[in-house]
Amino acid sequence: MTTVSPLSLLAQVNDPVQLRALPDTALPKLADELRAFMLTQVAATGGHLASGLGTVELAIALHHSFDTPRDPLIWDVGHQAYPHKILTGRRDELHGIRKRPGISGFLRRDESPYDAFGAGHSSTSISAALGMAVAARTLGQPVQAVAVIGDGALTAGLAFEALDHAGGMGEDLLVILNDNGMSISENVGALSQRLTTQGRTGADDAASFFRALGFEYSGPIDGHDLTALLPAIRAIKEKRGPRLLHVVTCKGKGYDLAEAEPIKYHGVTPFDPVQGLAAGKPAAPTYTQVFGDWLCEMAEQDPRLVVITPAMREGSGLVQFAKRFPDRYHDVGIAEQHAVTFAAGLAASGLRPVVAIYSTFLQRAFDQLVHDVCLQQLPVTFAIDRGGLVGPDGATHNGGLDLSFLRCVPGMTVMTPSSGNSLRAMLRTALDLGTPCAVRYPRTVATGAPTQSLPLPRALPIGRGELQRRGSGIALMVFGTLIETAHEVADIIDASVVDMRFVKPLDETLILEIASQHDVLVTIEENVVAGGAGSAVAEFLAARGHDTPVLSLGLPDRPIEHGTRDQCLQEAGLDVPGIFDAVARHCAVIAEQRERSRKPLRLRDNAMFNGVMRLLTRSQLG
Ligand SMILES: Cc1ncc(C[n+]2csc(CCOP(=O)(O)OP(=O)(O)O)c2C)c(N)n1
Repeated sequence: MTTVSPLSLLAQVNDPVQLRALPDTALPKLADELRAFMLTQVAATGGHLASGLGTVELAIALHHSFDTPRDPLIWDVGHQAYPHKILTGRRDELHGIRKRPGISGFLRRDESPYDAFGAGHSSTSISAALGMAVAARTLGQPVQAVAVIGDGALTAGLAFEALDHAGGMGEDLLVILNDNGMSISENVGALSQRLTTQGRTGADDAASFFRALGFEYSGPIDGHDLTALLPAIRAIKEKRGPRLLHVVTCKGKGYDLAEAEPIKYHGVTPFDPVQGLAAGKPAAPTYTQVFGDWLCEMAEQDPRLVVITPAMREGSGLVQFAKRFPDRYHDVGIAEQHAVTFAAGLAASGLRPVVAIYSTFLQRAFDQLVHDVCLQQLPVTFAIDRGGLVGPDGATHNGGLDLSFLRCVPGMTVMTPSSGNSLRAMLRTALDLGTPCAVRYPRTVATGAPTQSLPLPRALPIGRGELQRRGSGIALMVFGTLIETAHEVADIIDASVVDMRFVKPLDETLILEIASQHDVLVTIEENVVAGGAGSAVAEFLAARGHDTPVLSLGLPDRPIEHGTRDQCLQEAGLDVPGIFDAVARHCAVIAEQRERSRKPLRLRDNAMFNGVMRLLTRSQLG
């Protein structure tokens, strides 16, 4: 943990009240200390870096000028709010950020009264601030709501909807536009082009755009010059109505390497700040990389293939594709809804779009998926990354709902690969299918043989799973990459293991066969149990009048907080001991019920399971 010198200014600022006691003349020194502290700390621990280096002066100026937390200060997304966290009493907790049991990498109302609104997903700040402004007026509370939104976050429809609403109402709301020209990668869109080119010189399509939305526009001003920033904020504070202050900042400010390569330093693993981030070791490929490689190979063969990303080029593994096929690569900004309907339009006119999207962000585009893609049966492939638990980004970024919300949509095909090779085969299947299709995979290393040297796989038969291990009594029916964990459990208890592959359509023949051959069925998925793939199996068996009990293992009905991915899986009971324990308890219950009903029990034939059960005491099984 990095400590601050007791003589430093930063050491004297344990909350914004102490900050406000400092004279303006002290603030540049405080900014320097804060920036150095943040750099050292994030370099040691990992986390979001470049964006926060750019908001140091802004965080100081806003907390200095407003009566936070009484005046709600709402940062968009929250990845850039580390300086805000440091100034609001969490300086000594920064070393544990994004780890257990440390503070969140984003904003949380339960973490600090200064986090006026929880965030992690982008472009919510103006809507939330408007809600708070209207609430304050309704309740007769004289407070000033302030939203801080980046130029990247401003590309979302949600942000425009909020501006339009606020401007129309004439509500007393201050929006600070933190314009650094960057999203995670280069920002896109017409407004962004005008902000960063004309905005800096003061000329002004952008200004008239905001004025047309009913906002009084001020700026642009240099967001690192406190002698300009403080008076500008104080002046706009005194005004009323919808106001927007355009602040120009530099992503990575003050750390040369991050200024030069803001994309690389957007989010970092621990590194030596003197040396900079080391070139990544060639680790085993992740599912994301397998997807990116497949895409390039496939694009060479199929000229209809185009790719859409809502501002996630790096995270979705699209860097190579964007370089090699620039005309077939579309970054639409942080605009998930538009991404999906845009893909539907491309598909309706003969192309084969692949929407590369994180599970958690696809939540935003559910109606577009239903109304624009599935009802029209358009051939859009959804390559859904970060399916399941993501680890350090925490609850806002876990992709635990998609299997539930996809399997209920008529006309959708849903696949869950269990290895790098099966991901490739499923993507091929999706592309060949000609109807809406989703392939979802987690944020982890791809298992199985190396994929790159293999020829492009052929399409899989639709709705067919695969029995991978034959055991007795118990069958583990796995949807996705937890198959390896399932095999480990199966080796202990001699269970059968089935790679289900398809959440929709289910392999009904295989399920009936497995159900008739086993006493206990256990479904395993990295998705909420509620309405997930296991529910689909149970619903199907119940509809067929089967009484084979199904134990559905998956994510619980509560958020899983940040930590390592392994810690998160353990918390959800989806590691080897967790699954073993759940199966053992369930079998004990089933066995007791069967004893009572005197039905023959094939579990008895499972010598290995019986051996393990004997080793466990009654108390261990509860
Ligand atoms: C709905 C949603 N989509 C995508 C993301 C991933 N994401 C996090 S930060 C970011 C870029 C934000 O850019 P900007 O608002 O300009 O902030 P900067 O990092 O440049 O300061 C993106 C795309 C997200 N958090 N939420």
